[in-house]
Amino acid sequence: MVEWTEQERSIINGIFANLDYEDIGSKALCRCLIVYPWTQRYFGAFGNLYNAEAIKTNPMIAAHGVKILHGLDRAVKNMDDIKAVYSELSVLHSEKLHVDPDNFRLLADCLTIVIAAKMGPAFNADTQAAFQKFLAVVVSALGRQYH
Ligand code: HNI
Repeated sequence: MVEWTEQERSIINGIFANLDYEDIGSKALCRCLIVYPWTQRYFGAFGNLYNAEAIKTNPMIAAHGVKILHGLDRAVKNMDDIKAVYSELSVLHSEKLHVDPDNFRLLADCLTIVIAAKMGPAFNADTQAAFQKFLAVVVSALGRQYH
Protein backbone atom coordinates (compact mmCIF):
# COMPACT_ATOMS: atom_id res chain seq x y z
CA MET A 1 0.00 0.00 0.00
CA VAL A 2 1.49 3.32 -1.07
CA GLU A 3 1.51 6.14 1.45
CA TRP A 4 1.12 9.73 0.27
CA THR A 5 2.08 12.82 2.20
CA GLU A 6 -0.23 15.82 2.15
CA GLN A 7 2.41 17.65 0.15
CA GLU A 8 2.51 14.90 -2.49
CA ARG A 9 -1.27 14.86 -2.75
CA SER A 10 -1.38 18.58 -3.15
CA ILE A 11 1.35 18.59 -5.83
CA ILE A 12 -0.39 15.88 -7.87
CA ASN A 13 -3.78 17.56 -7.58
CA GLY A 14 -2.20 20.89 -8.53
CA ILE A 15 -0.57 19.48 -11.66
CA PHE A 16 -3.82 17.96 -12.89
CA ALA A 17 -5.97 20.95 -11.92
CA ASN A 18 -3.86 23.16 -14.19
CA LEU A 19 -3.34 20.68 -16.99
CA ASP A 20 -4.07 21.56 -20.61
CA TYR A 21 -5.21 18.07 -21.63
CA GLU A 22 -5.27 18.73 -25.38
CA ASP A 23 -1.78 20.16 -25.48
CA ILE A 24 0.00 17.89 -23.00
CA GLY A 25 -1.82 14.68 -23.97
CA SER A 26 -0.97 14.93 -27.64
CA LYS A 27 2.60 16.09 -27.03
CA ALA A 28 3.32 13.25 -24.60
CA LEU A 29 2.00 10.52 -26.89
CA CYS A 30 3.69 12.02 -29.96
CA ARG A 31 7.00 12.20 -28.13
CA CYS A 32 6.68 8.56 -27.10
CA LEU A 33 5.96 7.47 -30.68
CA ILE A 34 8.85 9.53 -32.08
CA VAL A 35 11.49 8.80 -29.44
CA TYR A 36 10.58 5.11 -29.13
CA PRO A 37 9.40 4.23 -32.66
CA TRP A 38 8.58 0.62 -31.78
CA THR A 39 5.63 1.91 -29.78
CA GLN A 40 4.02 2.85 -33.14
CA ARG A 41 3.18 -0.79 -33.78
CA TYR A 42 0.12 -0.61 -31.52
CA PHE A 43 -1.36 2.26 -33.50
CA GLY A 44 -1.55 0.61 -36.92
CA ALA A 45 -5.19 1.66 -37.26
CA PHE A 46 -4.43 5.32 -36.55
CA GLY A 47 -3.52 6.37 -40.08
CA ASN A 48 -0.32 8.15 -41.09
CA LEU A 49 2.63 7.78 -38.70
CA TYR A 50 5.20 7.98 -41.48
CA ASN A 51 7.48 10.55 -39.82
CA ALA A 52 7.60 12.94 -36.87
CA GLU A 53 5.61 15.60 -38.72
CA ALA A 54 2.90 13.10 -39.65
CA ILE A 55 2.68 11.89 -36.05
CA LYS A 56 2.45 15.43 -34.68
CA THR A 57 -0.35 16.40 -37.06
CA ASN A 58 -2.32 13.14 -36.80
CA PRO A 59 -5.68 13.97 -35.16
CA MET A 60 -6.28 10.39 -34.01
CA ILE A 61 -3.00 10.40 -32.11
CA ALA A 62 -3.80 13.78 -30.54
CA ALA A 63 -7.22 12.51 -29.44
CA HIS A 64 -5.73 9.34 -28.01
CA GLY A 65 -3.18 11.32 -26.03
CA VAL A 66 -6.04 13.21 -24.41
CA LYS A 67 -7.83 9.93 -23.69
CA ILE A 68 -4.74 8.58 -21.92
CA LEU A 69 -4.48 11.71 -19.76
CA HIS A 70 -8.13 11.38 -18.80
CA GLY A 71 -7.28 7.79 -17.92
CA LEU A 72 -4.83 9.26 -15.39
CA ASP A 73 -7.59 11.39 -13.82
CA ARG A 74 -8.98 8.22 -12.34
CA ALA A 75 -5.74 7.59 -10.48
CA VAL A 76 -5.63 11.20 -9.24
CA LYS A 77 -9.14 10.85 -7.83
CA ASN A 78 -8.35 7.50 -6.21
CA MET A 79 -4.77 7.88 -5.08
CA ASP A 80 -5.22 5.35 -2.28
CA ASP A 81 -6.52 2.65 -4.55
CA ILE A 82 -4.70 3.01 -7.87
CA LYS A 83 -4.19 -0.74 -8.17
CA ALA A 84 -7.93 -1.46 -8.16
CA VAL A 85 -8.74 1.49 -10.41
CA TYR A 86 -6.54 0.10 -13.16
CA SER A 87 -7.26 -3.58 -12.91
CA GLU A 88 -9.58 -3.60 -15.95
CA LEU A 89 -7.39 -1.26 -17.97
CA SER A 90 -4.43 -3.53 -17.22
CA VAL A 91 -6.33 -6.57 -18.52
CA LEU A 92 -7.28 -4.61 -21.66
CA HIS A 93 -3.68 -3.58 -22.41
CA SER A 94 -2.42 -7.06 -21.71
CA GLU A 95 -4.97 -9.43 -23.19
CA LYS A 96 -6.60 -7.40 -25.92
CA LEU A 97 -4.07 -4.76 -26.98
CA HIS A 98 -0.95 -6.86 -26.21
CA VAL A 99 0.99 -3.75 -25.23
CA ASP A 100 4.40 -4.63 -23.80
CA PRO A 101 4.25 -3.26 -20.22
CA ASP A 102 7.77 -1.76 -20.54
CA ASN A 103 6.11 0.84 -22.74
CA PHE A 104 4.10 2.26 -19.84
CA ARG A 105 7.28 3.59 -18.29
CA LEU A 106 8.43 5.07 -21.59
CA LEU A 107 5.17 6.96 -21.96
CA ALA A 108 5.35 8.05 -18.31
CA ASP A 109 8.85 9.46 -18.93
CA CYS A 110 7.64 11.35 -22.00
CA LEU A 111 4.76 12.78 -20.00
CA THR A 112 7.17 13.92 -17.28
CA ILE A 113 9.37 15.69 -19.82
CA VAL A 114 6.44 17.43 -21.51
CA ILE A 115 5.00 18.59 -18.19
CA ALA A 116 8.41 19.73 -16.95
CA ALA A 117 8.94 21.74 -20.14
CA LYS A 118 5.54 23.36 -19.73
CA MET A 119 5.93 24.16 -16.01
CA GLY A 120 9.49 25.42 -16.27
CA PRO A 121 11.03 26.39 -12.90
CA ALA A 122 7.81 25.43 -11.07
CA PHE A 123 8.72 21.81 -11.83
CA ASN A 124 11.15 21.72 -8.91
CA ALA A 125 12.66 18.64 -7.27
CA ASP A 126 9.72 18.13 -4.89
CA THR A 127 7.32 18.31 -7.81
CA GLN A 128 9.38 15.88 -9.84
CA ALA A 129 9.64 13.47 -6.90
CA ALA A 130 5.87 13.45 -6.30
CA PHE A 131 5.06 13.14 -9.99
CA GLN A 132 7.54 10.30 -10.58
CA LYS A 133 6.17 8.47 -7.57
CA PHE A 134 2.61 8.90 -8.87
CA LEU A 135 3.55 7.64 -12.33
CA ALA A 136 5.52 4.72 -10.89
CA VAL A 137 2.40 3.59 -9.03
CA VAL A 138 0.30 3.98 -12.19
CA VAL A 139 2.82 2.02 -14.28
CA SER A 140 2.96 -0.74 -11.69
CA ALA A 141 -0.86 -0.94 -11.50
CA LEU A 142 -1.18 -1.08 -15.30
CA GLY A 143 1.33 -3.92 -15.38
CA ARG A 144 -0.27 -5.98 -12.66
CA GLN A 145 -2.64 -8.10 -14.72
CA TYR A 146 0.12 -9.33 -17.05
CA HIS A 147 1.13 -12.96 -16.72
NI1 HNI B 1 -3.36 2.92 -23.49
C1 HNI B 1 -6.38 2.44 -25.02
C2 HNI B 1 -4.93 4.55 -20.88
C3 HNI B 1 -0.32 3.53 -21.98
C4 HNI B 1 -1.74 1.69 -26.26
N1 HNI B 1 -5.27 3.40 -23.05
C5 HNI B 1 -6.38 3.11 -23.81
C6 HNI B 1 -7.55 3.65 -23.15
C7 HNI B 1 -7.14 4.26 -22.00
C8 HNI B 1 -5.70 4.09 -21.94
C9 HNI B 1 -8.00 4.98 -20.95
C10 HNI B 1 -8.99 3.53 -23.66
C11 HNI B 1 -9.55 2.23 -23.11
C12 HNI B 1 -10.95 1.93 -23.56
O1 HNI B 1 -11.29 2.25 -24.71
O2 HNI B 1 -11.70 1.38 -22.74
N2 HNI B 1 -2.74 3.83 -21.75
C13 HNI B 1 -3.55 4.42 -20.80
C14 HNI B 1 -2.73 4.92 -19.72
C15 HNI B 1 -1.43 4.62 -20.04
C16 HNI B 1 -1.45 3.95 -21.32
C17 HNI B 1 -3.27 5.61 -18.47
C18 HNI B 1 -0.14 4.90 -19.31
C19 HNI B 1 0.10 5.94 -18.59
N3 HNI B 1 -1.40 2.63 -24.00
C20 HNI B 1 -0.30 2.96 -23.26
C21 HNI B 1 0.91 2.65 -23.99
C22 HNI B 1 0.51 2.13 -25.21
C23 HNI B 1 -0.95 2.13 -25.21
C24 HNI B 1 2.31 2.88 -23.47
C25 HNI B 1 1.34 1.62 -26.37
C26 HNI B 1 2.58 1.96 -26.58
N4 HNI B 1 -3.95 2.18 -25.31
C27 HNI B 1 -3.11 1.74 -26.31
C28 HNI B 1 -3.90 1.34 -27.46
C29 HNI B 1 -5.25 1.55 -27.09
C30 HNI B 1 -5.25 2.07 -25.73
C31 HNI B 1 -3.35 0.79 -28.76
C32 HNI B 1 -6.48 1.27 -27.96
C33 HNI B 1 -6.63 2.42 -28.91
C34 HNI B 1 -7.82 2.33 -29.82
O3 HNI B 1 -8.70 3.19 -29.72
O4 HNI B 1 -7.85 1.42 -30.64
